[in-house]
Amino acid sequence: MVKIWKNGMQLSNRPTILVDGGIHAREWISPAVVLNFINFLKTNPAAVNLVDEFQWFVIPVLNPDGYVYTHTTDRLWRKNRKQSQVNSNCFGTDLNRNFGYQWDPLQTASNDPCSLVYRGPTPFSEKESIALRDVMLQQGQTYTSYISFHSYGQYYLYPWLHADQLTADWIDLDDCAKAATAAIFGYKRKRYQAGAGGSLLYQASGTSGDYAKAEANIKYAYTIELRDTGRKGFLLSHRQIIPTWEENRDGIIALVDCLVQKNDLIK
Ligand code: 0X9
Ligand code: ZN
Repeated sequence: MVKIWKNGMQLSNRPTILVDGGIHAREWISPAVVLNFINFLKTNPAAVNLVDEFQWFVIPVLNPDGYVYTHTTDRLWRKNRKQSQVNSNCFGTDLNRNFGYQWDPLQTASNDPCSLVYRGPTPFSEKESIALRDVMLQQGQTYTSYISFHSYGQYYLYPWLHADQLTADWIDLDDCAKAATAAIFGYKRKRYQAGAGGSLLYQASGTSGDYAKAEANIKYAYTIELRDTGRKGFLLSHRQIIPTWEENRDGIIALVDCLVQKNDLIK
């Protein structure tokens, strides 16, 4: 995890934004966008506002074993690589079904180790999800937002992801998601849809986004599905890396503007 803060200003109680990529191994555009984002925060004068307002904790690849496996063996691998049960021929848990909030419901995850959406033997059975949970629950750390990059579909999703239901404060999350998707559209006319994951798409239990919202108390929890809408899917051309990064750079800038405005309203 990379921590980025303004010179001399690191204080544990400064508002922080937690970003991750690569929870799912085959979604290569996600670590690529997150790495570009780190570079931007560190080197680009246009990022000074982002670093003035927030500390940034950034995890480029949450699932490194799976990511390597998509390079060496199976391009479309999704889960991590731990053997799920002794004597099972199947490997890997879907890290985005392994978080300890609404882990139980079986309609929206699987207890079959061979499934693509295997939830694991218990909540937080995996080192990768434990590591992210521990960052979220770090004593004294105040997170304004959690942003998790996936692909594909072009969506800005907020909780709940496990059910076709809204949170009490969904309107705040919707405002900022719409600010972001409007900025993305303003950049080069790519359409990303904003909405609650479980209502807009399908329902998914044990996700990091719902855990961040429900258990880690991070108000602005977003799961972003990057390009494309299905033409190339996970096998996006390398030519799409920079354009995808650039539109999402503008999306995040607008998102952060919105978060700052919302915070000022509370003060
Ligand atoms: O299913 C997932 O874990 C995420 N989609 S992906 O294609 N990247 O695997 C989305 C989870 C949240 N979205 C919904 N509840 N629909
Ligand atoms: Zn994903």
